[in-house]
Amino acid sequence: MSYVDRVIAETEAKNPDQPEFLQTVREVLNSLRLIVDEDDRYEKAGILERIVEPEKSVIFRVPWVDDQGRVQVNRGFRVQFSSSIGPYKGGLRFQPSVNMSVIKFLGFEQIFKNSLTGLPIGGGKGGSDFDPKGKSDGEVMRFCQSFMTELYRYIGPDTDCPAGDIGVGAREIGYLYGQYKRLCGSYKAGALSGKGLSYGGSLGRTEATGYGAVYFTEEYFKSIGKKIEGTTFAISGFGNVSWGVCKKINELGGKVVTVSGPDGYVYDKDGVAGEKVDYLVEMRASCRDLVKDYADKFHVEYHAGEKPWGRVNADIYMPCATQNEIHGEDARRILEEGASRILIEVSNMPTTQEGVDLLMKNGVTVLPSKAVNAGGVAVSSLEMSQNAEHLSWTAEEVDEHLRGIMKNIFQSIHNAAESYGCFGNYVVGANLAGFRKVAEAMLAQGVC
Ligand code: 2IT
Repeated sequence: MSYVDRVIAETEAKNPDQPEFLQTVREVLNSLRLIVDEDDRYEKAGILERIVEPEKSVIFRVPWVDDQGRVQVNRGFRVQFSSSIGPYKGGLRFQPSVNMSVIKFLGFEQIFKNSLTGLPIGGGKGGSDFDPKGKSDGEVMRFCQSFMTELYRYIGPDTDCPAGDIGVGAREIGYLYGQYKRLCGSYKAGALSGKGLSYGGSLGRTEATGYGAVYFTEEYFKSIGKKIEGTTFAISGFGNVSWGVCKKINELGGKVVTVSGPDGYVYDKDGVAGEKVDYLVEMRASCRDLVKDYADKFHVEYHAGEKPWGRVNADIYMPCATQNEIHGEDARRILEEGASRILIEVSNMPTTQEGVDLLMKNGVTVLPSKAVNAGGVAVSSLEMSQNAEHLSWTAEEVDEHLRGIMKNIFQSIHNAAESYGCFGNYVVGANLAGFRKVAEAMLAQGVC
């Protein structure tokens, strides 16, 4: 049995109840054969066995009191996956679907994504099964304070720096940071990123994931002689990432014709632009989680219970919502529809393995999320730098860094794929390029 097959089998045996985690482990490890089969240093040093096991995981009780005076209990998580190249870094997700499998999949992806940014950040992730939907501001604050009352002992500017993810935005980070500061008794701004501009946040962080994804797309387009201008995009979601993507695509002369929610998708043939992009922010703030509100307000087509994949004519498909939103059947529909030959993943692991395999086998280019969406965490890391030097950079400085980082990421995954003889396979290229740096650091640091 090959080294990769053995470690996959062992990971499956140890974590039988973690399907999302196993999905990403299989995907990443299978593409590392090209490196680890050639060089026995990796097997001798147990690199793969170590990289699939988090350095530390904590699960904790989060008790809080709701507006009716009743005690509610949620479960909190933080997985500190890898500190080989820097302090753990990764977001917090507050969503009922959160469990250990979801947090470990996100944390594992984060190791390679953070490595691709070229910045000194390790991989981690956390969150809770708390549902922000329908909660009052006071309830969200009390929940965040309770969550931080346990989490604070595990984080810090040189230890672990959490940030936002689904369900955790500026409001939640504010409440979390306020409680962290009280518990620490000192102002350690670099312990959380995504902070407000008045208390240590970075300009451009809110837009960074979406803008970064579009800068990455521009780089890829340059390599195939395409331009954002005049290109039509079908995207999913209507959260922070979709918002940033819409803003930047419009700015560069492209058009976004769909957005989606858990309830369905809307088709806006005139494009999600102008006040409609601002309305996405309102929809999110309402916590209703319904994209139908967009259709009602702007009188556009609404398709209940459906996703846009293969159902609309667009040049590019760009999932921006959550994991596993493109299944085998969606991939088949995309292939039948035929207009788009490019899938640019923005949300973390939006495509099932069956979906990715089907698309790639049939000649669709897949740009993987761990490269495409790395702009968010990259600007988080720039926020940590600014906090460490007690300065704040201008919006232009941050944007210039972000552009440079996304350009480098595209080049490095392109070159990695090419140098291992799989030109154009960006999924493999991203895994190889992300892994290489982490593995070198692990080899240099001995067994730890
Ligand atoms: O998935 C991600 O990269 C994030 N949610 C952002 C993490 C961060 O530390 O900014």
